[in-house]
Amino acid sequence: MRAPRPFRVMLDFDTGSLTPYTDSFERRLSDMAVAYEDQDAVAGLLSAGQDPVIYTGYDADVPHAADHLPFRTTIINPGVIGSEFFMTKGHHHRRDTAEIYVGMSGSGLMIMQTRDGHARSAELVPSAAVYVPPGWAHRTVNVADTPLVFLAAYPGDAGHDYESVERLGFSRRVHRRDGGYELRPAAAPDREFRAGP
Ligand code: S6P
Ligand code: ZN
Repeated sequence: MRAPRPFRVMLDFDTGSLTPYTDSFERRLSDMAVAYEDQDAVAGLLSAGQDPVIYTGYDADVPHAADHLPFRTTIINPGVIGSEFFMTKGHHHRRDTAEIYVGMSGSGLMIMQTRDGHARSAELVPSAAVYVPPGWAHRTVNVADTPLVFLAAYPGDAGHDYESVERLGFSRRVHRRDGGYELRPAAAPDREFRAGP
């Protein structure tokens, strides 16, 4: 591996672009269909050939290795599936490591929970910094009708565990309600909505 040198990137707080970036990512509804509560709405959209981009992001050129601090922007588009707002898949870090989020534009909500059932939420707005302690799974939800843009930085050896979140779900869901949002207890773990036995 080349010896890392100090560098800087430029952030566009409105669009979330990070220049220069090394990798980018895109998640469509079909990449995370099981995450949404209203599986009839998911099936209706996908069978009609609609597969909206839920979120995108850009990675700075930082090694995913111990002692480093990778950082990336995420842009969650506005929208709902049924009445549930567009959101990230969410994950645990494989190694229980902390993370810091900084709101850049738009308005969102972070849903966080531990493996033993504690849950918290925090509003993510421009200039807010949200600390995710070790051991807390985290999902970010766009609760406005404009893109939600934020920066996140995490230890390079954190690793990402999406499977346990996909299997067990989050205990809180965020739905559109009266021009705002409502935080509801999840009806059942996401796995109940999977097709098949
Ligand atoms: C990484 C950090 C974020 C998310 C990004 C997309 O540890 O939590 O940068 O990767 O917001 O969410 P997800 O759940 O698809 O990784
Ligand atoms: Zn994370």
